[in-house]
Amino acid sequence: MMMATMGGGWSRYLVLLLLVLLYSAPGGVWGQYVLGHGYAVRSISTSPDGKSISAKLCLINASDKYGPDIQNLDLNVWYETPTRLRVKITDSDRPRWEVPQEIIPRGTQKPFIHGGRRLLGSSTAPPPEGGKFSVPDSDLVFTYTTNPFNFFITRRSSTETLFDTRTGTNNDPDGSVAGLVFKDQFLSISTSLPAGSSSIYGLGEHTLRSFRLGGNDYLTLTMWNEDIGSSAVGLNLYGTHPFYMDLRAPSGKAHGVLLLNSNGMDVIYRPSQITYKIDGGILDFYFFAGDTPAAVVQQYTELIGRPAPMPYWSFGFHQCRYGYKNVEDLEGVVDGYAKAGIPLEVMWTDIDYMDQFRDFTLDPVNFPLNKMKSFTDRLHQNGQKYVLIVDPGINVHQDYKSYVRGLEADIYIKRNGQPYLAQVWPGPVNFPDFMNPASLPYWQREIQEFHDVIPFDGLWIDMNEVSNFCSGTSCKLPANGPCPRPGQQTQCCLICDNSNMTIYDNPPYKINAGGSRRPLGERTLSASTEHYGNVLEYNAHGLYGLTEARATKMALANVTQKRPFVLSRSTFVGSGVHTAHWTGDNSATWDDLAFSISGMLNFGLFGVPMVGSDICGFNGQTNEELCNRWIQLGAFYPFSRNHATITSRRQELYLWETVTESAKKALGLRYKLLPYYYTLMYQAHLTGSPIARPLFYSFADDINTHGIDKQFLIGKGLMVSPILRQGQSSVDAYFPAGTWFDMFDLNTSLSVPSGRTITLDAPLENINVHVRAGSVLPMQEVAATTAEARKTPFTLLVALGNGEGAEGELFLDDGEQVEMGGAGNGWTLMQFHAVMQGNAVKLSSQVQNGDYALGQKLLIETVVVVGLKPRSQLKELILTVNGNPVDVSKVKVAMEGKGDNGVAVINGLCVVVGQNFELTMQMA
Ligand code: MIG
Repeated sequence: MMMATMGGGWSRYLVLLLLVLLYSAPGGVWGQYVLGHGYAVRSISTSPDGKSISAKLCLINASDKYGPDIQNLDLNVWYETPTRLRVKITDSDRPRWEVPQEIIPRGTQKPFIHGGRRLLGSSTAPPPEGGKFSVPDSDLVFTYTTNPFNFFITRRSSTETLFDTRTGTNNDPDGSVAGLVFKDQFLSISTSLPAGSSSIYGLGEHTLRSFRLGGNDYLTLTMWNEDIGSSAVGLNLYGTHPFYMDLRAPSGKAHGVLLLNSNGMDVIYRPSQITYKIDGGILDFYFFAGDTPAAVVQQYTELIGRPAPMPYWSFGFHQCRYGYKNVEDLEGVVDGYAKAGIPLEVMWTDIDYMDQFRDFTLDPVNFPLNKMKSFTDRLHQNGQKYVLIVDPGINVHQDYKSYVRGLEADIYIKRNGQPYLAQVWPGPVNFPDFMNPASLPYWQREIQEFHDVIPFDGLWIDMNEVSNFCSGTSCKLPANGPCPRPGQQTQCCLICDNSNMTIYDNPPYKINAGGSRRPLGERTLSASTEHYGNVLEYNAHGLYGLTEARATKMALANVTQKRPFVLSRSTFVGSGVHTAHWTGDNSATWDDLAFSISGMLNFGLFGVPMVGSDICGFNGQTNEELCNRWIQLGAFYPFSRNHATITSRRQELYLWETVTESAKKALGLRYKLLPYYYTLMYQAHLTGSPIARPLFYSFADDINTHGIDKQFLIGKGLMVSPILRQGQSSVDAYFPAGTWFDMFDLNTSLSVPSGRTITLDAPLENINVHVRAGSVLPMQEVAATTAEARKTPFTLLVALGNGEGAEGELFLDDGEQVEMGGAGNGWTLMQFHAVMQGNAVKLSSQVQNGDYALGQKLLIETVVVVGLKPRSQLKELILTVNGNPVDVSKVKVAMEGKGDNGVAVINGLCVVVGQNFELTMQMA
């Protein structure tokens, strides 16, 4: 519109704008950028196998901010797989910090030209206009320009440009710089986005008002792990995930971009551009071709590692609280759940159990050993589990054995050769350096000795950003008086000095950590502390939670010889290989209830599918209605835990009648779906696919789904549409095209020929959950514990519609062996397949590794088929097992349904799980 009316005037306007920018910038900063700040390609060569190129870049125009530019850069581009392109830019002359392969193993790609010396291939001057680089089997095409150097990535199969550093001047309020900038402590590069047709997700960890980034907003997404509650919208939170998915409209095609870097950074998002501003490390980009959202996450987790399998029990309901007073209090809660008939799988205890807040100790008064022993014994006899919190800070005190052993093993993080003194719950602490190999036997021994005392089933690792109640380059104990001061546990009592800050504590470019551009050591380690091998905290800051999770997982697996369950607050790229995650300190507000969906969906993309938020809210005072709606939603989080802080009112689900009723109903469905959730865990472990997914995961072609974050899918076709606002008793839910069945009343269905928003009733006791035609869901019965539920007979829910078939899967193992699937025969996979053929419906199974399931002697007793022609009647039922006909005279069939939906409930089948069967319903 604008272009048309302005005609030829438009370009003149642009020139004017550029001139204004040139002359208005003091110090000529803008002038330099506009005139082509950055680097030029000096030489380039292609590897003999044709899969990588290597180029030398040299500085052509310096910038005067944030220190001197690095003169010579190496560019390496690899087609690592047909769907993964890596672009790495680093200093030619000096090695720089890179995320170690040892911490995130990702194959060893070496540049084929080293240290400026040509090993293979022949290096030539680049063509002045730049060039293209591609391989025949990849959809990604890499193109570069020579002077100044830029690159862009396009799809071969479409006209889409996926990533493009040829951005113009970007005069964002934050003072973004254009072009490639590469300094010791400041790196910057931008990519332009096709505003309006690109939806960006990811770049965590943040709480934002929508799952899709921004809308028209300008966002500064800072990555610097910090103990900031997730109720804080827009701030850097506990984890770092510089990964995004870009979903395009109208094509519905997705690709992914990872910048693998563990330094502090700001990622600035605008609808037309993303700009990275990083405090160090290198530019190490990975591009994932997709082109479906599922393919992107599959390719991403292929690089960073597939999600850890979680034990079966961890899919049950968890109850936690900071502020449980004593063992009797814990017992009361366990009893409360039992009396109310709400399933409770796992009881948790926060730092309250510790003696003086020291790890691996018990408070002798409130949580004495003998009572704790009988408490955990009783839990285990009930088939329930117990999880305890552990913080990384080890209290500095000569009479504390865990401290002394750490000192002897020499595994604490240091500054100037001395363990760095910080303060957390127990008072003065040192932090184990989980990058030090010696920390692994140390940590395992502490866990072993504590486990010998209290047989806990999993560990919760908190405060691992790492959180510090003090800030300072060096802190020491006060000469007089106790530390911490009585009643002021969380106030810094150390004497901290900041006069000796280095360029790492106070780098020239200040990221927006905590929303204020300040030095880096705020309430965490000083950035000039050192890890094993003299690695600066400045560089490795993002990795603490990841390395602690890895150490804890390995220790637990060794100690218990079972599949470990670890829940970590801080995460990094690849943390899903080791741990589950909760979204940290939210608040008991309706906003936070809604934010929890985006939080969960993001971690699905990040390869951490076992995720959930504190149900009913952590900070603040919850209320009956909020808690009611929260358990209705939270019952479907992959990780479903109620948790609150010490100053909040009690919020166990049985405390209110309406909440009890809702909990029974929602968790009831969750427990029936446990085989489905667990099978999704298996798929996640195998392919990276999230358990909870955005709607666009299954319906990318329907661009209405690209902005939906008030609903989500569990697996492919189960959709949850919760109430997220106070006082509401109906929900406007978007239904992508298809036939959808109400999971609480399978006779009721709705069919939408194309996507539509439908208002659904949602009185206080109801949550809307629908399954789409096309799915076969394996289900069992509700029971008090997952162990009991696992013994109940199976129902297969077969959702048909519009002549479409249906598919589903069931994975079975004992739920606690260390591996999930893999070699060995300790598991079974059953695939289900349903088709409509004329007047017949045929449901069949295909079994892999049937022996495990056969040994369990579990039965498929019921098959429910929904989406049949209305009023259809059954003429004949034929069942074969392993090809042999089976007598079905005892089988009962009831025909039900409402409206267009014919339903058949087939009861009394006796098909042993693990067999190939075929069930044919001949309809009249
Ligand atoms: O300084 O252990 O996010 O879940 O209850 C607060 C007490 C420490 C923060 C965690 C929260 C936990 C709390 N912890």
